[in-house]
Amino acid sequence: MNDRPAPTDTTTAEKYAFVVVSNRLPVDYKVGSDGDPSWEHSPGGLVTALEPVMRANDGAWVGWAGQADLEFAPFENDGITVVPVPLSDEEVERYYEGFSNDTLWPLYHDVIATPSYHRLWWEAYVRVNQRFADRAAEVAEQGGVVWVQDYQMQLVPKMLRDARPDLTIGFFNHIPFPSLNIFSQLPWREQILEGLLGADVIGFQRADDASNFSRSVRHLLGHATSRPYIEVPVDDEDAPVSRRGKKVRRVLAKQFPISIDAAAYEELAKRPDIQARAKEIREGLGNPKTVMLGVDRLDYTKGIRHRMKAFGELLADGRLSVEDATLVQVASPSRERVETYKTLRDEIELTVGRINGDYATMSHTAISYHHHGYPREEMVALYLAADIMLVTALRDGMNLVAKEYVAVRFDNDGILILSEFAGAADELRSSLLVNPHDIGGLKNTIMRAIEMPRRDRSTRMRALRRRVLDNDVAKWSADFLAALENVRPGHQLAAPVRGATIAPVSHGPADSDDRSQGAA
Ligand code: GDG
Repeated sequence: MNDRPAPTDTTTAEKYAFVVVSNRLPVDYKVGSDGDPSWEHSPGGLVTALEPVMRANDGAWVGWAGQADLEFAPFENDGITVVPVPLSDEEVERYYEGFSNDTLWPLYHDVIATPSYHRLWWEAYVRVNQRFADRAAEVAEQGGVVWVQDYQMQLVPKMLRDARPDLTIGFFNHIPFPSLNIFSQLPWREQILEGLLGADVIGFQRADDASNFSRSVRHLLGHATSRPYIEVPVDDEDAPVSRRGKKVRRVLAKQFPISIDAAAYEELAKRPDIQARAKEIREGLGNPKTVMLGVDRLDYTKGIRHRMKAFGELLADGRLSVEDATLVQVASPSRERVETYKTLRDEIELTVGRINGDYATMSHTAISYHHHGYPREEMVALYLAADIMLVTALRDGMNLVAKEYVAVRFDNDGILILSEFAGAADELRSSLLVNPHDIGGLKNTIMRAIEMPRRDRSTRMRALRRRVLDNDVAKWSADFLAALENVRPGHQLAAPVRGATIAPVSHGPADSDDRSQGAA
């Protein structure tokens, strides 16, 4: 249950200078086992970053409350107006589990899994995007700023611009944007590009994502691009006939790499009870010489099987024993109604069973596997307990786990093994970068990490920490909003009070699906 004051209803007639639109709200509607309903605050990085801007600007957050077939009036929660958008059970199935998670997600992650294309899912996606856009158009004040989040909402910018040309509109894509030849598979590719181009600023995680997008726009829509700008032709009926069709609107498409509330993670890591818990975790594992850790939503993009294969082979080759090293894998439940995710879970659990069956002893396990969400304190204790953090994603927009591990290691120890296919690899150059498809290379990198002297570990960790602490999520949102304000200089937002961003400690999501940023 939530210990916050009960929400108060606000009227829909109210208007807001700053509106965020995302699939999920920063609060979830929950009904407890006693039948009592409550609103639970779910502070991910995005909520933490945007809350101060919202409070300073009288902001509203438009999104879904996480329960199908329920309608709620807007209400105020902790200084922010929450504007719930209803979804029917069928819409959750078609727009969210279907088009968002079984069409766009695999397509945008380089078709690691095969995307499904269904016209009924697309129709639901259009309908739901229109509903979110309508709601945002109703609550945004004249000349206001609207920031749309992520791949579930790609049509909202154009829908909003059509309804409210006075608004300044931003869009941020939390996941990769694929190359032209992959994106071209999508039967509705032009509509998606046009939807996004309704924004004034389109943010991506990596420079490569932004250039993939610009290339798709150039080839599929024929618009001129001059990095980082795209020239979108606009109808100009007042212009003389000779000048018609010449007017363009410039859209900025560039990278704004997202980050975490680094100070809040470091603060947790310094707590004596959390440090004691880290020690206890190592003891519970039988004090192996090296503890390796993986933390992921159970998703096929994360490369969980690849890291298990590498570790299993190191045990089989005799290069490691279970007394030397244990792998702790937290795989938080995700998208459990989507078939590919059910199959993946079975495969991973079979692998864990086999490796443990072959190599575990009575006192030492090989893989300590956990299919749960944990409270954030426990995640921080795990990061502190881990000598090596394994991030082996096959494709990942950013990967916040890599940044969280670095933020927590104020002792300047610990090694990050990081996939070059995660967005974080652009910034975290002092990690040990790997190609997770190259199992031989991954095994050698794990051994290199295990054998690395303390001085080298510390040099690397210091460089990583500078990067993460200097580029936190508050800087990310400030940079994005500054770019939006540049587009239309008249549309200034009030600056948030800095230092007011430390989030309350979250509890591990029962289903951490897309909850990282509260964005999805
Ligand atoms: C998408 C993009 C991009 C995980 N298990 C637990 C838990 N978590 C938290 C982690 C981290 C978050 O969930 C996961 O974030 P990632 O960035 O690693 O990945 P996605 O969920 O796929 O997020 C991604 C991100 O959006 C932001 O733009 O970086 O590329 O795919 O914060 O700590 N947290 C708790 N208990 C758990 O069991 N408390």
